[in-house]
Amino acid sequence: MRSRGRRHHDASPSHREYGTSTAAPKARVEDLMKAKTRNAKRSGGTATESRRAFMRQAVLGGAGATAAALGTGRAASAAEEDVKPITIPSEFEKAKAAPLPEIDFPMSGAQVFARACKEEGVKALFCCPGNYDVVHAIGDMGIPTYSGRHEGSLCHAADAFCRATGEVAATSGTEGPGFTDMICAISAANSARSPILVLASNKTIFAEDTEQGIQDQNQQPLTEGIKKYGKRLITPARTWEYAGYAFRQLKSGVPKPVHLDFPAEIARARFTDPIDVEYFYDKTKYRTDARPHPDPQAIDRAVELLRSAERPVIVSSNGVLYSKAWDALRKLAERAHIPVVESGAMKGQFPAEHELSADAAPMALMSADVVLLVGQYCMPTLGEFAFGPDARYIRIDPGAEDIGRNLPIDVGIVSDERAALEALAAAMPRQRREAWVAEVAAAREAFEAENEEYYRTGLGYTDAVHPAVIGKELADFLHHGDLPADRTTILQGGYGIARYTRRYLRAHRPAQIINGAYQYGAIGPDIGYTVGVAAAVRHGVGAQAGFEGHPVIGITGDGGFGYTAMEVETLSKYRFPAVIVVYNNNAWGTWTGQRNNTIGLPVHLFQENLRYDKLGEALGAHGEYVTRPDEMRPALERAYQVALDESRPSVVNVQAKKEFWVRDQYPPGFLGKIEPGVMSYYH
Ligand SMILES: Cc1ncc(C[n+]2csc(CCOP(=O)(O)OP(=O)(O)O)c2C)c(N)n1
Repeated sequence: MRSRGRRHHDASPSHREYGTSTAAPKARVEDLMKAKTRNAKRSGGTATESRRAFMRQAVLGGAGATAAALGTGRAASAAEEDVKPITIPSEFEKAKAAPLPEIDFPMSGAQVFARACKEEGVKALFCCPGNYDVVHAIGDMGIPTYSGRHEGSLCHAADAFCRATGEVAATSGTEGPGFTDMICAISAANSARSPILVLASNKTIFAEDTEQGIQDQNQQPLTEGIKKYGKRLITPARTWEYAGYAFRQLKSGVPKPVHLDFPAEIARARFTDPIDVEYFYDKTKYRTDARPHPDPQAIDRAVELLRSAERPVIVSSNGVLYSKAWDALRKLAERAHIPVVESGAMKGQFPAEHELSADAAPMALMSADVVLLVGQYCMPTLGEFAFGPDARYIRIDPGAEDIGRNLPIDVGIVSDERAALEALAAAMPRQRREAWVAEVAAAREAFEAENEEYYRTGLGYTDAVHPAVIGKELADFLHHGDLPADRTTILQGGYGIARYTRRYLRAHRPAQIINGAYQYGAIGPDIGYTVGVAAAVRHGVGAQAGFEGHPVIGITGDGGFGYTAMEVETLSKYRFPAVIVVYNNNAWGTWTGQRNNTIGLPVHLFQENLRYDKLGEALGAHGEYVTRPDEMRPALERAYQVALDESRPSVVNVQAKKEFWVRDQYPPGFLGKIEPGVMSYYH
């Protein structure tokens, strides 16, 4: 077995302008200098110092050079002028340029498994050092391999990569602590139904039960209930066969994590002859790409229900991405004139600008009479969705075992989502439902008017930046400015801030928005998620095809940032052009519940006015500190420009205040969620 060629390495960033006007960059540079001067004055520095710091930064550019200096964090004081800049080791460039090794029999167990990963199209590996044989065997196959600072964050990265692409990603950690660091992330991926392949080394089979040595953990039971399939490999001769077990699960039905443990006897097993791995070469021999097709009778019943409905709605979720069913979805919606709302771990499979999009029309949903749920893998219970009690439900799902769980069905269609939508589109009569579509449009207008009102109110709070201002400025910049509205992939994380940004940001093409916390509701994965999204976009994998190399946005809260902030270093070392927006309200969003609890309140508070931008700078990113509403848009523009010019991350630290969550003091306060649709958070 031979494998030759260049590594599928990280493309050097190219200089790209997002604006159409050639004057735009100059204007931005002037803005930058003004802002820096203002900030320097406020912080007691001189304008000259500040300008010097900026000029040093402005000339950095030159992305792609080996040992590139990243040190915008260099302070202006004379003593610190001597501090060496942050650099990317030259080994990174050498690694990119190195040819892939030739791999042939005899092969190790790790190499055989890695070969299967390559054949099966695993698109990326996210890891920390550990499980060395497997990690390096996968890297040697040319599968882009990213390492970061915490196994949990990198596992989150794999999850987000799957959500952004619809493809399988692997993640790996060392036995014991590295693996257990991933548990929260595996659980989050399980709730989001992401096909992550979790790999970990594990105690040797020989030393079983002895507690000999370090990093001893009985790993498989720890993923009980949060995986689709798992196995501690214990039969060296069958190492390759378990790749088949793993990929049968990852590539069929409803995806979920698969967890494999590799004791040393497995990773280092020796395969001397191709005959040792029998039908391993040909994946069509151990699994099929065939998909379940819908029962024609079920289609007839669904057609009948939809045809006679007055106010039908389609809820489009994860399965539409994984089965690449967005064209079929659109065809059905347009033919039968049915509004579509998105609810899932990723959005954009139905474009927000379409006249049938009910994504920003939450108040219309209550009057739906028939709801078609397609690919809604994590199913809400009755009452969690906004639909009225009399709504009737049709559900399309690839697994019969899930149909009818949580929500009573009138018609269950066990099928691949695309096959079922195509069948429905072919069978439905062409219909027009002008009154209902007008009702949805009116609800959309009302929702947008409410958002505009929140923004105006937010602008009135001038001593800090209100979340409505962040949401609106982000949307104006990403969707209504010089950038094509569908260009930038967004990791919509955070907790309280997400309840605002979700109102303003829209998805215009498949997986343009990745919903961060989703059903597991973990605070903190966001910078890990951003690594995964940035990797997906860099190579234009799966649903990100056509958007290669463009900047990505990551949104998080200050509580959330704390969990995975070290991954700013990961973004920086791989020169990912990510703009991280941190909603810095000096507190966990939970503080409001303890407002009158004098003793308990500090549990929910941080030090105030923390400089996450400087933390970013210290890790190789560009930093922006935004303290007033009018600074938000210029800061975003500068950060985006840094992403374009230098392919480098930014941390935009937006100073808010915790009291923004108190409606009496700062209306509209902490917002409720509206399910499903723009506020879709848990489903
Ligand atoms: C890992 C984890 N820990 C704790 C919680 C409970 N929790 C839910 S929201 C929240 C506060 C989040 O604060 P922050 O990220 O600062 O967001 P904010 O609401 O302030 O924007 C907490 C602690 C959780 N969901 N996940």
